[in-house]
Amino acid sequence: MARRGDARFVAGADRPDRIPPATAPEVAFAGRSNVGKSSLLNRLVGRRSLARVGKTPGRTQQINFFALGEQLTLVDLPGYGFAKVPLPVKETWRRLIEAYLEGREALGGVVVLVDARRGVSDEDRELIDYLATLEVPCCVAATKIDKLKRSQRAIQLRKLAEELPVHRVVACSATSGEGVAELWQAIDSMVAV
Ligand SMILES: Nc1nc2c(ncn2[C@@H]2O[C@H](COP(=O)(O)OP(=O)(O)OP(=O)(O)O)[C@@H](O)[C@H]2O)c(=O)[nH]1
Ligand SMILES: [Mg+2]
Repeated sequence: MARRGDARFVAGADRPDRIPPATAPEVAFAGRSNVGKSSLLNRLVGRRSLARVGKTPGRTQQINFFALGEQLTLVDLPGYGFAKVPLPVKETWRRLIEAYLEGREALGGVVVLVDARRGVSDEDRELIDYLATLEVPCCVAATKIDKLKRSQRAIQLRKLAEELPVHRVVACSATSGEGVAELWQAIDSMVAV
């Protein structure tokens, strides 16, 4: 499968009617603002700054599509749950994300990112339930695992697995690259025909 280095930005959509037609099976990255969606996407494709990463939450403000050849497109979604984003903007992003998730034939699955240290929020749960009602497969990436001490990792991961109604929780880090190979396996299985 085409991967490292040959990813390219295809399009960004800030409104539902600007979502481009799919050219390949897609896997989307969703989760709270600042959880590390764009960073993990960059790490997966081995490119430092393909998707823009931010110090402040709310960095990704549109749906960004990155093609990896003709076999797979990775989709970076805006984050949710950031208190400082004005309500009308949040609503706009929510409608945009829903328009994408609900109408996308090509969508093979969604990687839902949660911060390994912080655990699961109500909004994470809502998203996972929503994906289930849409019958969109998902897996959870417990990211920023590099920030947890070895001794805390197992405890946090067990807690996450207990709290979440998903089959797979992958511990990973965009910083260290840990778990990235396992995440690729999860992504591959979501788009396998
Ligand atoms: N230590 C550590 N920091 C990370 C990791 N992933 C992301 N970060 C940092 O977390 C911050 C947010 O990263 P982004 O990738 O922009 O997060 P995002 O989820 O795309 O954020 P929005 O676009 O605002 O929704 C940046 O300062 C990253 O450097 C990780 O695995 N480990
Ligand atoms: Mg982002």
